[in-house]
Amino acid sequence: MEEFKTVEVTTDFLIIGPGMAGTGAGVEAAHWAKENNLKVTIVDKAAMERSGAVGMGLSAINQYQGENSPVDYLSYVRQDLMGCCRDDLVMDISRHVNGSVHMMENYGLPIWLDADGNYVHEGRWQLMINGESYKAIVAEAAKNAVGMDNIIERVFVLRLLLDKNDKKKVAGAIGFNVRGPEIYVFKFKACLVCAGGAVHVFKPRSTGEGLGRAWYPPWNAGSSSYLTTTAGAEMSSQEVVFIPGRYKDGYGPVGAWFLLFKATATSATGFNYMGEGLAEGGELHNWPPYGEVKPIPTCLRNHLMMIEMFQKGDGPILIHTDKAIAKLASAAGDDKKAYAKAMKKLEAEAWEDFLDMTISQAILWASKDVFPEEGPSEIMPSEPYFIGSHSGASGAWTSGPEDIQTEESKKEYFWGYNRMTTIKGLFAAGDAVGNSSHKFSSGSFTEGRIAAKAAIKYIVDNPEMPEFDSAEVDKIKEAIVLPLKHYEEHKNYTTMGTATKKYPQPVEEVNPNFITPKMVIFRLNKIMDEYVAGCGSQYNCSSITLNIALDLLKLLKEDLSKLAARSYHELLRCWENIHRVQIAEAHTRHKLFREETRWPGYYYRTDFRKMDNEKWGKVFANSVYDAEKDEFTMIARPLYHLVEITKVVGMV
Ligand code: SFD
Ligand code: AMP
Repeated sequence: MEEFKTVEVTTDFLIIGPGMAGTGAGVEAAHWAKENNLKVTIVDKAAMERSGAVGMGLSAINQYQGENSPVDYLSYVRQDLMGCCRDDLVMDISRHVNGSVHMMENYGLPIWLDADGNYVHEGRWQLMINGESYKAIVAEAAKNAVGMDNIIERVFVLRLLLDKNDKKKVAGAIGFNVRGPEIYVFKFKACLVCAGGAVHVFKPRSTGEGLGRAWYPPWNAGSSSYLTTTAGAEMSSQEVVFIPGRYKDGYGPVGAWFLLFKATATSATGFNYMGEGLAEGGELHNWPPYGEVKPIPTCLRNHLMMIEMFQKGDGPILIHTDKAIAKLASAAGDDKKAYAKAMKKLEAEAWEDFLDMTISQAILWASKDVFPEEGPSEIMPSEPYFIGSHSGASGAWTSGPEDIQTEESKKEYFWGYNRMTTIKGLFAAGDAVGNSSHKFSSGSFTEGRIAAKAAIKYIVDNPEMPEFDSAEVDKIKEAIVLPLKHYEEHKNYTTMGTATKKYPQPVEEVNPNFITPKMVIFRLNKIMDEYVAGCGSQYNCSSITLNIALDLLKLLKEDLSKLAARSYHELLRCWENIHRVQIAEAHTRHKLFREETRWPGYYYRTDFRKMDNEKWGKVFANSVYDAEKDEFTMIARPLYHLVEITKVVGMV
């Protein structure tokens, strides 16, 4: 094993994960840091030009307010999350997001314009973009602002370090180079965790030949949650996963199809489950008040789909792309040439939607000879993801802005610096923040800006550099390299695994002394799928299954100390899985805590099949983790509605 060298980096503000939130943070922090003579550093586990969820590009900006008010947006988000969101966080992003979108356009992001030069909307809140290079464009802006000397790529941050004199204050972070023997020790006054959501905690529908394909990026491994949780920050809504309904196998998003192309979806025998669900006496009326008003919340759209598939056995669900395209093209009238031209344009837009953001869906269509203008496609509820920025809500419990609070909420939702967690100097944004859902790419960028500005203010107010305990650093350094050591020590005590002439591709190791990262992820996925409401259990769980999962996770956690890595790349895989296991346990405990079914279509508590508005409609499920004792404490925090909503503002 090669000797690891330590690289020490001292800075004022560290941005961990320059995805959408982190690039927004970089641009904003650089501005305020310059005014205050401070240093900003960015660290990414990958290369920021294509890192994170937007690496493949996107075809829409899903949050743009236009002329709508923050209360309008709040009405939509609160409805979509079945009443459960932090009004202050949602409205805070809403009031700033237009500016962020205009900044992106100025950086060179092509937003679709109509003949009059106005933005082309997909729906009320969404804009269509030519977004293949979206991430490269915002990354370039952040690089220019922060300066290349202050950007560190391909370093995986695995743990935060606390102030040795104040365990409620962050002081540093530790990570390693994913391509060579280097450990990075960061020392700073404040940091922003924006390392994305968590994918592959649950068993994906894509297994075998399709393994690795997911809707959200497989390289989002739960680091945001791990870093904040293990630092002792209070977490919130870790039970609220997002199950996107997606084109089967390629995970192509449906938004453009439902909103822009106005497609409908039916069961296999043609039942329009969304239309009928809303009709008088339909299923949605069992979920008042959220099921009774349009737009149908995302989880309830799933719920209706699941009834058709799993209760009635009337799958697959079909999205009628052909009918939608034909209807739009028919606007061209009887002129055959105009109709053909309209069809060509729509066909191109249909393919571009996927080529801009989910290329594998386009490849799958091509390889299966699917012509969207000729016939329907299957859609499916996918596996659960942890994503605080879309229609899920998991993440850190953070301070909100001071000016949007009521007297009552201010005591619970504000503690000095916007988007600071309950640990001093530790800020969060994007997928890392709980209960501020539906911010998507543009809102995440905006939240990064909000958090970065507040963090610089915190640094100006707290200029002393904190100190961490060097003995703790040494302990973590030893733990980092342990998987490489395990492999070296035990690699010969095995039947398969090392590359040989006969087996040039190393086969998965079977070894009594260690466990490979692939084995960990398979075991984790199986536990979560079967006991914590994955697709394999048709999204059902109960206190019995959740407790079984906790027992199995305990055993898995013991085995994590036996992880082995054959290369630096596998060392990354080991640590990603350690992060995944942490969010898996937090999620299971949160699900157990909330004794109701609030988001049918995301998961069902079969022992509490209904919403309990009296008890759970008024609180957030929060938790604090004690890393020394390896113990979670569950907390119910009050859910205040800061604004009375009289009318839910729709989608189109
Ligand atoms: O249609 C570490 N999203 C969509 N948003 C939109 O606005 N429009 C769309 O059309 C969207 N759709 C969509 C979307 C995502 C995906 C994958 C598809 C389709 C196929 C959602 C947005 O992408 C999402 O909301 C934001 O990107 C969230 O931003 P953020 O910053 O919270 O996460 P990130 O961008 O993934 O960045 C994470 C960064 O952290 C790094 N990282 N660095 C160091 N150490 C570690 N341990 C780290 N772990 C992670 C990553 O490398 C990355 O830089 S549609 O489906 O809705
Ligand atoms: P998606 O492509 O599914 O990620 O969706 C993109 C945006 O469109 C999100 O704001 C979704 O909530 C919204 N959306 C997708 N499908 C529908 C639908 N059938 N009805 C209302 N909104 C939708």
